[in-house]
Amino acid sequence: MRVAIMSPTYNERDNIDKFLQRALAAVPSADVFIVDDNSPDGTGQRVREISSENSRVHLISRSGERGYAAASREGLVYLANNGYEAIVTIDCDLSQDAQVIPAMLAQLESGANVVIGSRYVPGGGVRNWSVARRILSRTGNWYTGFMLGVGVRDCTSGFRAYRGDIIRSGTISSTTSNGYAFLTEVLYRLRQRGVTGLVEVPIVYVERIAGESKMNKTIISESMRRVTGWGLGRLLRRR
Ligand SMILES: Nc1nc2c(ncn2[C@@H]2O[C@H](COP(=O)(O)OP(=O)(O)OP(=O)(O)O)[C@@H](O)[C@H]2O)c(=O)[nH]1
Ligand SMILES: [Mg+2]
Repeated sequence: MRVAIMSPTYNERDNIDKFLQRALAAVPSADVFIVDDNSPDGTGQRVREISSENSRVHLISRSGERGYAAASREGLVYLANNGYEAIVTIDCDLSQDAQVIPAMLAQLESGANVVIGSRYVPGGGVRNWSVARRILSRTGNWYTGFMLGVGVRDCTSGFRAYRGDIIRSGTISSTTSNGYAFLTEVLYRLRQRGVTGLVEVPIVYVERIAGESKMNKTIISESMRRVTGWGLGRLLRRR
């Protein structure tokens, strides 16, 4: 399988070197792509330097409006259309352990369509998170499960492996969310289309040490509004 590991970045200068080392080591045959939104702290510039010495490292530099969802959409569609059969998305802040990627790829090899690094299946968890953050994530995932019934315990984990075909079939390009609601939207759209093979593997998520979180109230409220809207639409269609 041709594998790409992709990470969207915004101001991750303090994490990028270590992230790339770990991603490159985790899957020696994979190429690594950083989708940077013209980070003012020079993350993109640093990736450019490293890519000039290492042919497995690539930069996709975006300008204009920034956003986790837009960067993820652009990267995923580009990679799926450029011959990668498996595309792994992972945050650059070292919260997610790249060493889990081979286990995720093994699930794709055995027929899964999307593999989700999950905090909420047995063996998974979070470390060093504040109580408020734990409650936010737990409640959000419970509400999403209740409204959308996608059958996935951790709908907001950005650590995933996608089969290239699933992306080429239009699932990603048809999404419209701006923030992390994108992650839930992808799973919801897949379920709407009757796609099965959404598999969760346990991960332990460790709070970032360097750099700043981009989570904010706009992102949280977009997620709540969208999940509520999709859930109500689903209920109406059922009746
Ligand atoms: N390209 C791009 N990447 C982004 C943007 N916002 C966040 N990211 C990246 O998306 C990944 C996840 O962002 P975080 O801020 O760590 O969000 P989070 O993991 O949900 O929140 P924390 O647990 O608080 O860190 C990181 O690699 C970020 O650099 C953006 O606007 N554009
Ligand atoms: Mg993070």
